[in-house]
Amino acid sequence: MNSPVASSPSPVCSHNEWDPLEEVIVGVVDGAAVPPWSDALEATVPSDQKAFFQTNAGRPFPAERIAAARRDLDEFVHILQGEGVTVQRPEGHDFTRRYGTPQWESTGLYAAMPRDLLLVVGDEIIETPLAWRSRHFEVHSFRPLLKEYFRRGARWTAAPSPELSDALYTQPSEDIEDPDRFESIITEYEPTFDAADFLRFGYDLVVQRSHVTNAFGIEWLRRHLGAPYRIHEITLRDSHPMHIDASLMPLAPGKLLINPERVPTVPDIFRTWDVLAAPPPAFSVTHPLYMSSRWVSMNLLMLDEERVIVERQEHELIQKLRDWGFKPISCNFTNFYAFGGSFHCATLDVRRRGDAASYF
Ligand code: DAV
Repeated sequence: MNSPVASSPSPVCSHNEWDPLEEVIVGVVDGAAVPPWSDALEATVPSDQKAFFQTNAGRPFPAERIAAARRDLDEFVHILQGEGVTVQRPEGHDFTRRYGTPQWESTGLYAAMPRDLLLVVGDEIIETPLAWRSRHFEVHSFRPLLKEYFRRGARWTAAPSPELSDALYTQPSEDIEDPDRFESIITEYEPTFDAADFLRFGYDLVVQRSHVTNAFGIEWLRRHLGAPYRIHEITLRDSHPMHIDASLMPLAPGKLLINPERVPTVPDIFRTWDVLAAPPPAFSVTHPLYMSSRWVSMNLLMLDEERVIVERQEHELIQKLRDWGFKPISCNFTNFYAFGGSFHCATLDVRRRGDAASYF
């Protein structure tokens, strides 16, 4: 362990994915809209959803899907509060509203996934440069919270706001679905990254390049954080890489949950860690998933090194976690899955009790 830094008085302070959770932002689905179809979506959205997106671009998601996801979120918030965690929510907006820059126009998406657009590293909260035009102003839903955290002492930063001009995007390659031949849909025109392509392990962050995170974005963050932080880029076997948190999920120091399809070889940095392969997702194969694979089943949220929130239908995963010494807390969440993520995606851990350290 490196010399620990004294606990921060800042309302924002989180160094890893497992220290005791004190405060969390949980996304909302209110106002969620189907974004305009684009090559950037083609690269990541399940191919059987293409027709849905093309037909419904710019319209609200079906009201009954939004209502069902809201019920899951309410249950999740209730559980978190019952476990002693302070929960904050962003503002939902009407994401069908059209906006633009001098170079393009779009409609929005939602404020459901704070994990993508905000990155907490220690006492700093960083607005990320999202690569999707439909998400360009998404952070505005979170600004009331960010301003309040700043007033109370947080360090609040934004990465350079990307232009998202045509020069950022390339054509999907013929073998875009081949997990062994990753070619990103985005270029190196400017830095972009989603926070959900990073995992935090104290002074070490692990990242993958994806269809939203480019090398320029990773280098921006590396230089921005500077020493003593180290950013390690790893490559996984994912046919639609966008976010690392349905492929690898650190549960506690030295304990890593992996997606056995996407992690045929455990990255070298984890060689001293214990590895648990997630069982196949258990929920119905016909359940609607607009934006993600079924592996959101392993997108877990740690409340501390033992308590973990898991979807109620994932009986095998729950049993394996128990066998491994964890205390799973189950919550209905498959209706939220439809929007592209689970407990880790839907949250931003603003404050966890603990100090920065090295784990490798
Ligand atoms: O399809 O595995 C899930 C995570 C999205 N935030 C996938 C990505």
